[in-house]
Amino acid sequence: MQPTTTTSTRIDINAERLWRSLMDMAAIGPSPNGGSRRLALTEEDVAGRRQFRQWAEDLDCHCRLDEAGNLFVRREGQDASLAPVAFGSHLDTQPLGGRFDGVLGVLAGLEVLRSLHEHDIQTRRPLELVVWTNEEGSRFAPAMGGSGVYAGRLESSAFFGATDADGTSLADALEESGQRGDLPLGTPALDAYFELHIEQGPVLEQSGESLGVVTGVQGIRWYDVCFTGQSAHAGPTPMSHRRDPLLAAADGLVAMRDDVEADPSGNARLTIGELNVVEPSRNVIPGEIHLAVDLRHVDDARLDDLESALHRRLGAAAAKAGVSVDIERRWRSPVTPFDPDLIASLDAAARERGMMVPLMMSGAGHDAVNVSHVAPTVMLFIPCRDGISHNEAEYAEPEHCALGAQVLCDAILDRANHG
Ligand code: HGY
Ligand code: MN
Ligand code: MN
Repeated sequence: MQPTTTTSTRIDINAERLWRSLMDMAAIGPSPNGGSRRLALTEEDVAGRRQFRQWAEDLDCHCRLDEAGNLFVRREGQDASLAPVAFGSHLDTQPLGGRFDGVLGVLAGLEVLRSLHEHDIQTRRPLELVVWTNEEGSRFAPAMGGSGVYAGRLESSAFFGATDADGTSLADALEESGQRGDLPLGTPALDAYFELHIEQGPVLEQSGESLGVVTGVQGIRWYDVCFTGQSAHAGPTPMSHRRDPLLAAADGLVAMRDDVEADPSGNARLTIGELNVVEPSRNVIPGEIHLAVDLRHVDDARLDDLESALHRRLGAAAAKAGVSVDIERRWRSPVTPFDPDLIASLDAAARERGMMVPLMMSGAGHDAVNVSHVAPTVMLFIPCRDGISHNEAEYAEPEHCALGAQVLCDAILDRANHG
């Protein structure tokens, strides 16, 4: 029997089924305190992908992997010659991550496909639900790697050559996990891309909003920093006689924090998420330390200023302590605006559900940043409890997940049938 083509572009998603799938996925690669631990291309990540593929294949969808392990789930449309409308996010998580970061966008997309399947509706355009590889960048830097090589925003060598703390390359992890496919990078070309995500900050919850239409993403820069001094005995070495890289770093980072906090817009962000002493020992003055710096701002020119300040502050602290410092920029993701027409379409979809939805920038990076360079792109946010994410306690309300999935579905169907 021929599926009916939807002319009325409104179908109701199934909120309970979405929530059940979110909780089922959370049971795969759980972290010790109720969160998720599915680092990119680990067994846990692969187990999550396997479960997702199972769900997708139950819907007569066609699953393919590209050379970077990006997983594309295709639902045929009336006209196969048309570029597909895509939506998705990521299933990999932080080491002590939450159950909604990335997963919500993937499983809300699955819920759209399930709803179309059960109503036997075929859209005019084909649809592609995408699971991007290594969005988090925790095991393999930089972040948003799979979407980066798909969109030609990240050199293949920087993606496939990235290594984890054990020296395993991403290329090897792809092979060993069976996630390397043969779909050429950059295919399929997309008509448009939608990504639903938790906000991962406090704005929506504090303003009592249930949804936010995302107009763009702030700029992000990552740096690898190495301070080198001289290891020496903790006891007999007078403070004046030391060349201590760790205290030099502390000195420089406190000065950098003051600069960031002095930013007049209040939009500057400085994070030191990794700090390692080489061959640590409590009674040895460190010889060498490594740290990772994450700088963000909604204005690229201010990020240039902050980058200069980073070199100036850390350089001055190193000189004062008689140590050396090396700063290497690992990643630069510019401030990224999303597509005005898609922003309007999400806004209209929310209004039709009786909601006036605020517009906002994203503080977190997302695969949508990369995809926006090759297809019209937009994001939709729901609040998360206390604005907490990248934390096992991350939580989103079932009704917000359902609302986000519903408006996502409405906007996708609009685009797929009338775009
Ligand atoms: O770093 C980020 O903003 C994203 O969570 N990968
Ligand atoms: Mn995410
Ligand atoms: Mn994340």
